Amino acid sequence: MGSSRLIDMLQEHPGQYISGEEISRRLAISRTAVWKQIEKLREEGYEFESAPRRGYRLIRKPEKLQNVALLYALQGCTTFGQRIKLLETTVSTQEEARSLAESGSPSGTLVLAEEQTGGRGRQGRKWYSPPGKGIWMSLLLRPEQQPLSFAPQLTLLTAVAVCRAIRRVSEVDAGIKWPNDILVGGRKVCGILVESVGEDELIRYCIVGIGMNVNLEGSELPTEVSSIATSLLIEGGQRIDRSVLIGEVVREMEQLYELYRSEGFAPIRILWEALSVTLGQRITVKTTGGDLTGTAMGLDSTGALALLDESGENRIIFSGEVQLGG
Ligand code: BTX
Repeated sequence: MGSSRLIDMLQEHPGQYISGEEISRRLAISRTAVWKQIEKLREEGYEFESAPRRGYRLIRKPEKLQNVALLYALQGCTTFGQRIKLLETTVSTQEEARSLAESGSPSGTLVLAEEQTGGRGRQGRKWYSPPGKGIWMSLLLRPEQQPLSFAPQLTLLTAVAVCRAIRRVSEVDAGIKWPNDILVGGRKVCGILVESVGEDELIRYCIVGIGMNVNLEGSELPTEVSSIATSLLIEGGQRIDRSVLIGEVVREMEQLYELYRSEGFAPIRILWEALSVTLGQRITVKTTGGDLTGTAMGLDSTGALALLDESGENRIIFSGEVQLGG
């Protein structure tokens, strides 16, 4: 509350310094309180220049996601992203989407957060989701009459959508590692987590979670993942308007989903294979039944990975962790 008045005051004089004394007088707070507010705003992503005697100057505001910009970016979508829940911070957008699903929200509902405190990947792994610079979102889908086997195909469809969207808004050459990673130069820029809830062998709803490192600098990637992760800013050298990218991802998903509904998985498979960085490579797959090494040949008609193993036998892999090389 107090800090928003401070921001208003600094914005009244773009590019100019305002002394700490003047701020303290106009807001009727102590100089220490002014300093504390500046520090708090810095944590939120505001950048200030401060100089002795001259005071403070606003250099950059954090780029916040805003409903209006999102609605604009989602123009052309007819069902996906037609309801949006935008949160400042949450444990996980997957959880938010799940409770919206249970309380009857329609297919296409989109949940977004600036920050997740308990973002998760597959098998309970952690997904780092620092504030303001990534896309952390979950899309609720209620597919009609789809068997539970639809969920892995939806993961592959989402990977195609994300990859195409990244290529459209940036110069970055993104590729897909089976089944759910988007890589740039061998490092992970995006992860996808599809969770589904079923009944009598049919899907009641799916929640498609997408986590993308967009405007994070190298120093902002957590050390635990800095050797395997990257961001679009690091790779492309440009800040990207997150709303525009969100719009592209969601629009691609809606279009690919329509294609899937009318023609099945076959065209998605072709698009996936064209964007894959796994195919033709020697890989090792960690599965629950042990490690398998061989050459990744393609997807089968269901979306499983076809591998030619070292003894020349064809193996079909439904789930596992892929390591390139082997
Ligand atoms: P995954 O299990 O394939 O990948 C998780 C692994 O990725 C972690 O163990 C870690 O090594 C690495 N990792 C963690 N955070 C990052 C990051 N920010 N960038 C790159 N690598 C990272 C992938 O699972 C699926 C992730 C889905 C995340 C979305 S965000 C919106 C939604 N909400 C939520 O809680 N999860 C999804």
